[in-house]
Amino acid sequence: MTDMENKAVAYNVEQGVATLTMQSAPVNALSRAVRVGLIEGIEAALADDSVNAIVVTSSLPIFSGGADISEFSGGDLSPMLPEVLDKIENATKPVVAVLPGPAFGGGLEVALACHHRITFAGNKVGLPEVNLGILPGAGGTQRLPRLADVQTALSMIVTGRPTSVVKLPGVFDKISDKPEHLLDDTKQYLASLTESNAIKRTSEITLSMNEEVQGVFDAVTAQTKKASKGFFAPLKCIEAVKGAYTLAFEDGLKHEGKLFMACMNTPQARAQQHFFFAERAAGHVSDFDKSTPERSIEKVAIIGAGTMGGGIAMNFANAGIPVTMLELKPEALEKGLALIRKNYENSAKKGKLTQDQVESRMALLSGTTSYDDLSEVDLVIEAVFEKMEVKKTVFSTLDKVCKPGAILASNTSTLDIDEIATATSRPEDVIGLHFFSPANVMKLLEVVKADKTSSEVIKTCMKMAKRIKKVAVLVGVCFGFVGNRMIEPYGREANRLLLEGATPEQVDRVLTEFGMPMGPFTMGDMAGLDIGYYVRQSRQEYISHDPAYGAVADRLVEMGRNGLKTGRGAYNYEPGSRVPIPDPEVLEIAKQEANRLGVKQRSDISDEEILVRVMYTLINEGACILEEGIAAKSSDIDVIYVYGYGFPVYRGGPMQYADEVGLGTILDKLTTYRDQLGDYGKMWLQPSELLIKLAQENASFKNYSK
Ligand code: 3H9
Repeated sequence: MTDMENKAVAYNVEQGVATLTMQSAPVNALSRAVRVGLIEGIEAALADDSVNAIVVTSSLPIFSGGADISEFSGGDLSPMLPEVLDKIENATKPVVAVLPGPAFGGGLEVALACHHRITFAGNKVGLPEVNLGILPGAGGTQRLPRLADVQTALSMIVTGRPTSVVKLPGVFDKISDKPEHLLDDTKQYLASLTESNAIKRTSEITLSMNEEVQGVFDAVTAQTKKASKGFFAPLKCIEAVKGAYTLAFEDGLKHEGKLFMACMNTPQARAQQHFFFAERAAGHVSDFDKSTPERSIEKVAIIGAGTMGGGIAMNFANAGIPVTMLELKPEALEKGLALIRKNYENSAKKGKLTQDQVESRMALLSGTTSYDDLSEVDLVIEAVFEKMEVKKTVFSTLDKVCKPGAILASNTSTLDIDEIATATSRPEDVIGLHFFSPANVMKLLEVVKADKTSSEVIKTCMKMAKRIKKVAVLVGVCFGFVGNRMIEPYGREANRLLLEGATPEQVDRVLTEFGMPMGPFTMGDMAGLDIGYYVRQSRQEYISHDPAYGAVADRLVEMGRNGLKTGRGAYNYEPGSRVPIPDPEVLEIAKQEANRLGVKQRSDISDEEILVRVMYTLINEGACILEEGIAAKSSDIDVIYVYGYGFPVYRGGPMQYADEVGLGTILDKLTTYRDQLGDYGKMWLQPSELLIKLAQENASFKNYSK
């Protein structure tokens, strides 16, 4: 037989070797078709007397991306992956996995079940299931420790990080120096097999627990409890691997299977799998398609060499793209460039960059004080003071000096891009590129399309984001776009709760227990309370109907308590320390403000009330954003919150969290507090039309599209 009818796995026999070639683009996810193809291929090879050995490989640049995650929601799944691997391992002819590219998750598990593994030196493999809220469920936790040492196996399974194959000498029987040599090396390897070494079943290796191994388990467990706080799967991974040392292989597999199912049935697994697709779906936008032309971005300019401008510039230099930085004063320019150098030098000190890399990146950065030097750039990003008049002046100057076709972008975090675009004669070339601070570190980029932004410009910016290793989400124009618009109710309710008698520690504790990296008061102190103060000053039309809006925060700023940078904010700070220390003076100010404004203080504010008022109002704002079409899909909001605000990925983002809780419950609780809070509730806790509609239909944000 030379060909079988399975399109996902090609079958071919040549010179006594049956080759099973997975060819299921884009990543050879182990869908049912691939699993069937592998089983049929093994069976055909075993039944064919002319076949002496079996090769499992791939026609794609990847061996396999693992189990098909889209199948996790159900359907006819037999044969399951463990069944396929059982068939492979128990084959009575040698089975060799040949990896022309990476193998992840179930993909690596396929290779581990084969009798031999061959790859090339530059390749990587991994068991990233933990990032999906699960664990390797097709023998990975039992087979990897049998081939690698306990430390390596645990580290790969618990962190999910890919590992270079050269660090896994026990796993690979042959590592070619180059991918081009893989074919010849495989032929030679097959020829070298003898009767005694032809079939090596990983399951037949025995492991046992001893003091040294136990010590590694203890250390990894302690470290995981710290590093993966809040996550369910990592500790289950450790438990599963332990089975490899304490149970017979078959029992270890059963133990792994039980733990796999325990993980799979959690909201965390649903959230993390949702997030996997959400991140990728953010790149799928209807504003352009394959036929939309793309512009080339080979030279970039940044207006403003402050912290933000400098951070943005570093992203481009890191990607090898030359950047011209513009400041009107030479001192500011020098200061900006020196700050970038300092950042790079710090990375070099930590061993993240070599000195040569520091120099080559710095060589890509140049400075100017003249707009005339921007005539040749393909993209300009403005990062100047957050004031409309200032931005408009910059854009009208750019309009005059930049070449036709240059993309003119603003890094504004709140201002109206449509209005900024009116300062130019080419609004179709104007777009918002909202980087998050620190811009060289944070992965998120809100790409803000204005009314007239062309699809060509949108496409170019979305693609450019990938080049500079950002996760881009396309959003529409409104105050604060998606991320900052939603953070407003979050901060507003936190401040109001303080006025009503909650303490900053209580509010922050509720939010950190929820999984946020820090609570709203610690976050406010870190950012500087003066920032929120100026935003409130500039948004009187939005808040003036509520005289108590931000009252305590305003008082703190007026007293010079601007947060961490002044050593006092919602908390106190020891010099040089970032540890917040509760301050009774803040509670006293809250009491005085409550008296002044006629707000009744209560001592019975529950943790649930805090969570509902802070988190559910944020979700409610997300619903308004969806309803208005500012975000195209709820998963885009989730990506923004996980990457921009540290929302716990194990909750999948605010909209996934709401779907998990149930929109009916979100609506009920929000309505309850709205009613309890009288006039204040009517002002700020009104559920959005979309939330009401979806809750009544028993529907979810996930399936909503405008
Ligand atoms: C597992 O194996 C469980 C087992 O232990 C036990 C089972 C019993 N499934 O990322 P990309 C799609 S769990 C389905 O843009 P890249 C992806 O959605 C699995 N689809 O490409 C995208 O689709 P679209 C453990 C998948 O080159 C397209 O492929 N494995 C899967 O930047 C391209 O993806 C993992 O966790 C999948 N497994 O990166 C690995 N993988 O074009 C997950 C990808 O419609 N995958 N797709 O948006 C990855 O880490 C990356 O996709 C990979 C390629 C590195 C493979």
